Amino acid sequence: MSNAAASHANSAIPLDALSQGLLDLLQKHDPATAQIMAREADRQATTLELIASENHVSTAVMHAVGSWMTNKYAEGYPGKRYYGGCAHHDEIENLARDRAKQLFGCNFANVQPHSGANANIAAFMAIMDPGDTVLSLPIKSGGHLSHGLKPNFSGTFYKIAEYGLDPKTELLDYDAIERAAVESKPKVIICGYSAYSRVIDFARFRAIADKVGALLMADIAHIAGLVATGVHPSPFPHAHVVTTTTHKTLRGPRGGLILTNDQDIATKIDRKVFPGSQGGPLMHVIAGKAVAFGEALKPEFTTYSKQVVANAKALAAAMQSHGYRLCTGGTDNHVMLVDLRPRDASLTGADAEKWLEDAGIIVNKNGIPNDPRPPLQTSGLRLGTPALTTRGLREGEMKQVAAWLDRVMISKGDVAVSGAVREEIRAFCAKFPLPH
Ligand code: DSN
Repeated sequence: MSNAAASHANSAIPLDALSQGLLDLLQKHDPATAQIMAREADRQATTLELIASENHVSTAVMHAVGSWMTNKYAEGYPGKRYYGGCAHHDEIENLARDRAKQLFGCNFANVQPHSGANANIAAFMAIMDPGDTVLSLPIKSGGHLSHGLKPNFSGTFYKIAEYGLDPKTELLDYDAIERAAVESKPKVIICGYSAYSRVIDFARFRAIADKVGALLMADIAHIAGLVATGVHPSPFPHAHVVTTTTHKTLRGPRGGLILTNDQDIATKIDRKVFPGSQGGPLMHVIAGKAVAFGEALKPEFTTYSKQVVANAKALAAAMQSHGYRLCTGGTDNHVMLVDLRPRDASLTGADAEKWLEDAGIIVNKNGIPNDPRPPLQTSGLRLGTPALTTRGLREGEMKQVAAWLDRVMISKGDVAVSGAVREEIRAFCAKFPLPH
């Protein structure tokens, strides 16, 4: 057996046959790459992934992305390509588009955006002119950089007006958002966030947009899988345009997606994705999107999505029982923001992220609303349950996960503690293999 294969075979969890075959092939072809990839496969199999925006795709999605579909230039759209030989690429893109429309109950989908940020670039270009005003939640309050951060395209080419969270409840304050809309008269209002743990009232957002003559854009990147399964309310029929990534709760390959029911906006979106902001689509990723959307249409995915939320509620309650504060008091979805200070005022997100990684728990530091600490330090952690739920963990295991989180953080990076927890987690992960 190759070195790469041997190094993985020593881990607690074996790879699926195709992945092991890939490592064996790479070990002969390019051992340096094989060794790195084997280490990453091992890391994913033997650690607990709590980053709210990550997931473990099925091997079917993974291998569709790693296929001969990568070999084609297919600039254009099905039936209107700039290259020959696209017949099967037309078929796969049509399949992905049809499944996306079915999944989200809308009549248009563009599956070509390379990422969520790219989807947002094309959506902005389709519904606004440079210099127009966007009203959005800033990143420091849980928004996304592509919704108006200064160094980003959005903050560079558009005027950004901000709404905030209620400083006491940390919830969206719809009356205040309405006042901000009346004052700033935006062309577009954006809802949908990276670190907001409560249900978004899309109907109320649409009423605010209508009042000021704005368009409503919903970026559902984080909650797309929950929306697709009815576990979170849909932005349709309220939003004029919906953007998302495909790799978070939706559990597909890394990529973006744009949806609408408005024919005029749809036509503009197609033009602004290609040739407006991208060249050749990543057809191998579109193949992976088709597979993932097919999986998400199955009843098992609804069961999965409900469990993601049940697990998040259980994890939130367990963290509270250890003395941590949950922003907004808890969660309705897959994500939660944990304020570390009530447990120990000296704890920072940056320290916790590092100590936890040493122990085999992967999280990201995250500012909490009105965080007095800078973004690379923070007073909080963002935790999410999509990946753990994919592995089969349930509410009972969430208590164990919270106990490990607390033990490591409260030890303040004691290497004996993180070493002991690392071994416990390695053994635990063997009971919850990655999807095959
Ligand atoms: N960077 C992603 C996240 O972690 O939420 C958003 O695009």
